[in-house]
Order: sequence, then C-alpha cells, then structure tokens
Amino acid sequence: MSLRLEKLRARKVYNSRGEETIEVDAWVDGALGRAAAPAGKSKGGKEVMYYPEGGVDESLRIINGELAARLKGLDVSDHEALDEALKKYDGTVDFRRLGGNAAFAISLAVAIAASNAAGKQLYEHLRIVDSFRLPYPLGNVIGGGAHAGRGAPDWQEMLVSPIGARNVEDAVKANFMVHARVGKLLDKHLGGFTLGKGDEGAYAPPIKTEDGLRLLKQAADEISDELGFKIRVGADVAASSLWNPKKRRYVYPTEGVELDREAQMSRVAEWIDKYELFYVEDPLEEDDMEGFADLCRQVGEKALICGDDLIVTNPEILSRAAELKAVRAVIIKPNQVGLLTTAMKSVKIAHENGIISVVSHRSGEPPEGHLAQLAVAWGGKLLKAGVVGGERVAKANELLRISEIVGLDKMAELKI
Ligand code: 2PG
Ligand code: MG
Repeated sequence: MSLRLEKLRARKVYNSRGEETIEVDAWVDGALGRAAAPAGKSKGGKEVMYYPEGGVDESLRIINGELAARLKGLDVSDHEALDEALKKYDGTVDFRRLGGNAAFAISLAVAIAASNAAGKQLYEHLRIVDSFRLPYPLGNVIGGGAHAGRGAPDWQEMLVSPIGARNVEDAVKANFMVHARVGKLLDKHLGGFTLGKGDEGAYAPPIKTEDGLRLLKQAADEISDELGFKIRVGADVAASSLWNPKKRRYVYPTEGVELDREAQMSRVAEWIDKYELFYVEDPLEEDDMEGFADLCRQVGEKALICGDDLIVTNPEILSRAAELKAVRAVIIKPNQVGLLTTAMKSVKIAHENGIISVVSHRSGEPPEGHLAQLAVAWGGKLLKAGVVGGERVAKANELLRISEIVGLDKMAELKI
C-alpha cells in the first residue's frame, strides 16, 4: 500500500522551558500527524545542529517554502524514503542547513500521519521488534547540574525505576510515590523546603549529591516495601558538564571539590556499592571512551553504565563503544541525530551487541507523549522521561494507553 505525503506545515511553538521550538503538521492520505521537537541543555558536543543560522524562523521558511513543495507526493509507506530525502536536501553532516530539530519534527510528524492513515499505532508503524514489550519508566527525582540553579546537587539527575514491578500501572505509580516521598524527606532534612524543581520536575534542593542519593535510596526502599516490589536508584552524572579540560579535573561547585579522572571513577564505583545504583549515565566526560570501558569492567554486572553525551545516538560512535565494551546501555534521543531512521539504526546496533536501549526525553520537552510509542516500537527496556510535570506525565500516560493494547503486564525483560 502506498501512502502519499500531501502537505507539510511548520510553525513556531514553545517547549517546557519556554524556548522556541518547531512543530510540524503533516498530512498523509488525509490523515494528520503533528509533532514538535525537544531541546537539550546539557548537550553532547557531537549532536547535530538544532537550527540553521537564523534559528527556528529560518527552518520554518525552508519547510513552508521549498521543502514542502519538493516532498509533496512522496510515498512515505516506508519511512526510510522520507528520511533519505531530508538527508539529501540538507546535504551537510550535522543538519546545519535545515536544522536537526526541523528534520526530527518532520520525520516524526510524517511517521504519525502515515500510521494514522494506515489505521495503526505509531509503535506498529515504526516497529523493529518482533513482539511488543513495555519499558520501565526511569525518572529523575532529585537533580541539579545544568538543569538547576546554583547550590543544587552537582550530579545532574538522581533517578528511580521500579524494575521489579509486575505491570505498568504499578510501575508508573511507584515513581510518583517515590517523588512525593522524597519531597517529605527533603523537607525534614532541610528543616523546611520550598519543593523547588529544576527543568525536568526533579527537586532542586540545596544539598550535596551524596545526600540526595541517600534520601532517594531511603524513599525508594520505603515505597518498595509498601508496594512489594523492587524499586532501584540510578543517576545521570552528565560528567561533561563537570569536566574542566584545562584543569583536567571534574569540578563540583556545590560540594567544593575537584576530582581527577581516577578519583571520579572511584567515587562512581563507591556510590554504586553504597547506594546500590543499578544505572549510571555519563559517569565520565564524553571524550573518555576508554574510561567508560575501564569503569564497565570494574563495575561488571552490578550496574548499567550508560552513554548519552558519549554516544549522542550516533551509529558510528555506538559501534566503536560496542567494540570497546564501553557501555552496557545507550541513551536514544532521536533529535541528537535528526532522523528517526538514524536513531533506529543505533537501536539495532545496540541490540546486536547486547546493549540496552534507553529511549529518552530532553530537558526541554513539548507536552506530548510520542516518546512512549517510540520506546515500544524499538524495544527500549527503559523509558527515561522524568516523573512529574505535564510534559513528563504525558509520556507515562501514553505508556498506560499503549498497555491497553499490548497488555498491562507485558513488561520488558530487564535483568540486573
Ligand atoms: C540528559 C538530558 C535529559 P538534556 O542529559 O540525559 O535528561 O538532558 O536534554 O539537557 O541533554
Ligand atoms: Mg544524560
């Protein structure tokens, strides 16, 4: 069956941080698909350019003019054809002509329109898995770094995931309960706390990272006991944000310490043991792939060492990381590479190499739930999408909707 792209229209809207972003409407055989692009704050150095010179407005000018006319009539039943056309039109390695976020919004909007036209769910249309499983939600509860103001914890995200939950309803509920409990514990610990939050709805309290991990572990254990299944704690260090290349040190402004590479690795390994962390993302700066491999060896089966800024969803970088055994999990953020099919290529490489894919939001998100559909389509075992805040809850709610079709208890197989 052929599906024809009839029309594209792009506009400027805003993400959860109040930044300008691009939204695209696509019509395929009379069906509408709509998607907007997210934006990162702690971006990897090798991500594509979000927008050309001239920003969102320049992307709008290109799409609503020449590009919409050029793509009209394209058969988009196979998504590859559209992404190839976008790549070819842009013609640069980093999407600097069209803008990676513009490419992403087109790619996703057209996939949604095509799935609607075919009467399918998006996860069916973009599937690369044989059978559908639901990812465990992974969300940040306490955070700091680039996502919060001065005085917040130095590590960017302290995360929770209910990896022992038997069904998705329990899993989603558990994260909300842990978030609420941490609010109470912080209030007690600080002798009063405003419940102030950072960009992703995680509390941004004036405490050191280690105190945050301790309180989060306590809350996760308490809720675990109440609900009767395992809830584990993890972290996104976002270590590139701490790395000072001149000093060759990881600089912790809130804590007031500076660590060399060895000390940073020891600290990560020590806290994995002490707080039973099951997941640590970007423990080292993004150019230290060797260090990731060392840490993976040292930590072994205890925790998933995950690459985000290290790999930026890039298939070539991921292949190198797989060869070096530098990671056991990889963050998949399609807007780091601009196209859904490039992200899908990375997911396939990950799975061929036994690497877990973690389909992830950005700190600046549009308030929509499509990411949950992508996680199910691609066999992501974890869906990293925050806990509270409308744009984060949208993903959890979409996961609940999908579970009505896939089956409430069809959770991913995640052995850790
Ligand atoms: C990260 C993300 C999302 P940002 O580092 O994993 O949590 O942050 O979108 O700012 O890159
Ligand atoms: Mg990250």
